[in-house]
Amino acid sequence: MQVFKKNYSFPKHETAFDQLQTKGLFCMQDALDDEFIGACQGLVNGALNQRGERYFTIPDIAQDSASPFNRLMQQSELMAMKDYLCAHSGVDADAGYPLLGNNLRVIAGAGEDAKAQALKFHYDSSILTMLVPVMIPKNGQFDSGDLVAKLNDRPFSSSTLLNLVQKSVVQNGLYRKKQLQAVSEGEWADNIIRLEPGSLYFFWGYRSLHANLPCRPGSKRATALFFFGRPQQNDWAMRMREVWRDRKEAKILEQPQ
Ligand SMILES: O=C(O)CCC(=O)C(=O)O
Ligand SMILES: [Fe+2]
Repeated sequence: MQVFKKNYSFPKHETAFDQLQTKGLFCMQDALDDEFIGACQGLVNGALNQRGERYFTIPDIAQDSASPFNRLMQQSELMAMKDYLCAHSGVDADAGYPLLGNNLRVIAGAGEDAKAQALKFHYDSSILTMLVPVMIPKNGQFDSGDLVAKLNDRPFSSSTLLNLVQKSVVQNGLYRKKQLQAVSEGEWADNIIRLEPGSLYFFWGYRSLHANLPCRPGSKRATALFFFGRPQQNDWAMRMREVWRDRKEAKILEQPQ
């Protein structure tokens, strides 16, 4: 199976880096082969049949060698691109810029669980985040589950403590409630990134405050996320948070239908 379109010409590393620095986003538009996207969508449909139409996250989707996401991670030009970007991010990492985690995030159905996923603003713990839209509903401007982000909102260099403080300001119910209102009033209109299956999106995860817009109840949305490189090498507090979050997501995934 072809991963990238045959005629897709890979952008220059320097161009990608420049876009990340100036706009906060680098998009490889219309890069993925239709058959590849079809295989990813097949995987999502299989999971939805098995688990029901609700919200869940499947971890480590790149691990299984039969998974299309495994093939994606084996594309040498793509891996060279992420290495270049991480290496130029300004973060010094002795251990290189490995894949810290990856998952398939599915929002479906009309339940409260799906609704609760909208506007969960956060900073990632990765230097670089790659987002692969697999299924994006086509509803209105504010209910198609697009990405909404304050890109490059803070530097990489903040301390572990400052990171936790900044996260706690935005990663809570009160902030979310305020932003639900603000989005519906158009306050975030300039910060919406329309997601198109077939394109790949890169941003500095740690630096960018982001979330997804609501999805109209009954629609299906699936994104694959890949997180590369750690901005702070010995950040135990962050790792504990990640373990806690992974446990929570594993419980949701295993909920009976
Ligand atoms: O699904 C998305 O569009 C974003 C999800 C995300 O930001 C994350 O899982 O860290
Ligand atoms: Fe994120």
